[in-house]
Amino acid sequence: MYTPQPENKFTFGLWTVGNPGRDPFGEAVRHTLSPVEIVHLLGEVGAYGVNFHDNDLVPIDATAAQRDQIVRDFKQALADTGLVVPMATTNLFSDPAFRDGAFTSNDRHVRAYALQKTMNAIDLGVELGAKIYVFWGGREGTETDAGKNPITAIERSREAMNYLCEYVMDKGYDLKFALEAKPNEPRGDIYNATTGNMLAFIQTLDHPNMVGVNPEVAHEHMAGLNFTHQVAQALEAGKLFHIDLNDQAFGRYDQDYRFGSVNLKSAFFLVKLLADNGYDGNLHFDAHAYRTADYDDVKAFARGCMRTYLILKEKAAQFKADGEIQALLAEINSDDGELTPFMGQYSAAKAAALRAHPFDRAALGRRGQPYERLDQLTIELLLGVR
Ligand code: DIG
Ligand code: MN
Ligand code: MN
Repeated sequence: MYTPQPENKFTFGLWTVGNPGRDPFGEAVRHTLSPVEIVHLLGEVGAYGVNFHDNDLVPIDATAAQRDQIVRDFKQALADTGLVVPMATTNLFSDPAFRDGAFTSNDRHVRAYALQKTMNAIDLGVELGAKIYVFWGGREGTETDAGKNPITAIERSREAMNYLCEYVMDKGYDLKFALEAKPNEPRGDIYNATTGNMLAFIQTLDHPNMVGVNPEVAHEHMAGLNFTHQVAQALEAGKLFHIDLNDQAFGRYDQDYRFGSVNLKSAFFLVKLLADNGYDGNLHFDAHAYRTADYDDVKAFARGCMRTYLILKEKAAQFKADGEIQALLAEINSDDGELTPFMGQYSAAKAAALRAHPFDRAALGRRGQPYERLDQLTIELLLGVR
């Protein structure tokens, strides 16, 4: 039961299970695994795919010959395990060159270098089979707004996206971009702080059809938002190109916890939303094991992410099949159809008729909703007593 299958499309980044446990207040606690070792670890726990930043795979100062050897070894590990590479991305945040951002840096040389680095990384990702390319602007932000006009930052971001969309078109790559928002950390404030900002930004691009979003649980929680609502808006707009699953207490730094390990109820509503709407994309766990974990516990972490997802998917099916829950939903959503003629597509006749229609406002106010009963049934379903 709850064993991951390839059709679940569960993926992990090299940087997740390969994280040696360094944090701002402590050194690494686990030895560094090679990309090949990480691929085999992911194969062992039953993942479908592996994602990477360019420099997770190829060190930033690798020679061309070293790069080619690393890629050969990585391809062999993929062949040996059957894992695929659905997504790739660029590390535009670790190197000191990006200390003031990449595409939004005040230094034009850095902005140009970021474009060059990203084109190289796109080539690498495509070579390994990626169909989705993520942009997380970890350093695209400020500690003081004295140094940069936020409108200039938006214009620079747009220029970079348009340039790179044109690059992908010019190369004929089958590749889509997914923009990942985060409100802060490592910068004091990061531009395009939430998925909502990204959805608005995408509409201002030259090739908006090539660009969607990659919402992350932890990042929307850091902004104090309901992640399921954020994902729903992306889904409804046809822009959910990828998703970063993990968990996160509100009002904390980016914890990237194991999926479902903090907010089980919100994790359930997310899984339910994706299942109810037939989301068939990759399910990427951009999450990290506790610093206290050894690699056996890291494997337990990875298995836990996938098991919890599958258990919640079964709960979502149970919710759908639960007669008492469905009867309550039918009652809540009942509609006598009386007002249908007045609504939907506007017409002057409809508006005139609606304005003439008498409403008993007091009666409208007397009608309550059985959400307490419904939510208690949901809780009891999640607690396994239904
Ligand atoms: C952090 O949440 C970011 C980076 O790890 C990466 O660029 C992106 C891809 O999932 N998520
Ligand atoms: Mn994160
Ligand atoms: Mn992420």
